[in-house]
Amino acid sequence: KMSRRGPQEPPHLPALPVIGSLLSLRSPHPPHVHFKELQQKYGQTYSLMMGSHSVIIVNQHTHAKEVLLKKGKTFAGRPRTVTTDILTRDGKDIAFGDYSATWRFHRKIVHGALCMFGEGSASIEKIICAEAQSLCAVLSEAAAAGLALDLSPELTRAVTNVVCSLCFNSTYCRGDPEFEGMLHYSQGIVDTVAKDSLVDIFPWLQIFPNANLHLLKQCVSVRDKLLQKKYDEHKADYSDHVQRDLLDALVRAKRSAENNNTAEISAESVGLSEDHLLMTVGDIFGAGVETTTTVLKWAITYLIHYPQVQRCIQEELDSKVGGDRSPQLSDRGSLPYLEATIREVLRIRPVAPLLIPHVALSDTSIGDFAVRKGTRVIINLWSLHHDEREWRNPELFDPGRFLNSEGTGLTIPSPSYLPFGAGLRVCLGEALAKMELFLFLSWILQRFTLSVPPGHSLPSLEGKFGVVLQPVKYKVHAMPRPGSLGQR
Ligand code: HEM
Ligand code: PLO
Repeated sequence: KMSRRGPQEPPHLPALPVIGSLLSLRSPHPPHVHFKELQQKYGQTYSLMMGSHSVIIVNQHTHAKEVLLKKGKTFAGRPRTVTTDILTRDGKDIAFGDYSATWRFHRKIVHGALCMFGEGSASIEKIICAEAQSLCAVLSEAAAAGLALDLSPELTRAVTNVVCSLCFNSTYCRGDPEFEGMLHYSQGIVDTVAKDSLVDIFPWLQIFPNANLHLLKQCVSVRDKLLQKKYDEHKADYSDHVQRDLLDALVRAKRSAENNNTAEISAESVGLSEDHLLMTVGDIFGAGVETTTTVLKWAITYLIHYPQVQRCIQEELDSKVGGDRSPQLSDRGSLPYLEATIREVLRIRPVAPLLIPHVALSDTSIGDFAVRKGTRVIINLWSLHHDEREWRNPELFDPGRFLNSEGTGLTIPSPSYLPFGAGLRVCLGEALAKMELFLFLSWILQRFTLSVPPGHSLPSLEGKFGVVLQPVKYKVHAMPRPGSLGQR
């Protein structure tokens, strides 16, 4: 279908109106919703200018898969932005770092370290279940005292302790000041990093006093002190014979590169500098905490809005697991309705509705459109997950759409579904996140029924857009289920 003049550029938006609607506080919609609406006027794939950068917005699954899978390597670049450079010491991490040998190497180390936790006495399953146990104990205590609880800090601590075990072989108790500090700095980073802020579009704005940038720098410096402390502790009692966690794996790789220090391959040149190590572990720690916690909060928000879904999961749990033992990973296959609910939560409220921007590493194309080297590509997962041609009634929360017609097995009813991305840049934590979501939700729902406290209104389903899409804060009443483990 290509014209004789060769591939054409995608439809282009006039620059000023978009900048205006994207950035003005008067805009009623967050960017992913706005980008979805712009399809009406410009088609499913269109381009616009953000400051001096050309950006293509992709709103359909065929083009999204071309970018992520078919031409994955061509589109594996990441843009540098003012805020992510502050967070990652100029892209020395995995998520915001550009495509390079260093990036590949770090992904491999992390992947290996995460796999190592599959087996053994410190298996991921045992770590998660220990945290689920302590989370349920807090809920029981609150229930016994007749208190409604903001679940957010409790869920965050449970999830943090899982990644903390994986990264640093340590955990936090309730009220630990280091944990409270982490909660605070991490929210500050989520609120300020990589959200189409003015400075990322007009970098010269950095020269003016800027409240967001100031907050970001402050939060990053608190985070860096925490990471440095963990790193120093690990260096002090490192041993070649035991690998306790991800940080040990990184220190080992660094040491072995230093020992083989031939003329060409030094630890610096393969990207094993102290900065790189800290930024990689900072990514996994940050991603590990904020993503999974956010999904758990969305799941609970929807379960409160749809008590019939909650009841359905509980009936499934009662009949397949019963009340005498706790759920375990091997129950996953026999709890399809719970799995379907998790899939539906990830569809209707994707954690990263615009993924992380990709960059074309050479001149290429998307469909029939020409794409120049250096062009930024934003995959609008929100459009894919709310596409009316692919999903019946996309705004409706309906776990049943992920079940076969008998309701006994799982399906994915549309190819327009990519909650973890795909291809070279696919999420590194997908398997871990799915284990956590399954275990935390099954443990909670086996023991409690969740609702808003009497007299409170239902929490908003709108969410707050940032580098992750977070639900608003609200209080939950956890009612112990009769005869369940929660009573003991
Ligand atoms: C990247 C989703 C949990 C680590 C991503 C991306 C998405 C995503 C959409 C971007 C893909 C792209 O830009 O094309 C999710 C969801 C999660 C989750 C929905 C929870 C349900 C986690 C966890 C970890 C993690 C628990 C850590 C163990 C990462 C990393 C990247 C990433 C390191 C960057 C990969 C790269 O750029 O090469 N994730 N994630 N994620 N995720 Fe996750
Ligand atoms: C979350 C706040 C932390 O303090 C720092 C951090 C590191 C990695 C980021 C994460 C934040 C947000 C979610 C991100 C993750 C890397 C991959 C993940 C962007 C900013 C997703 C969903 O793409």
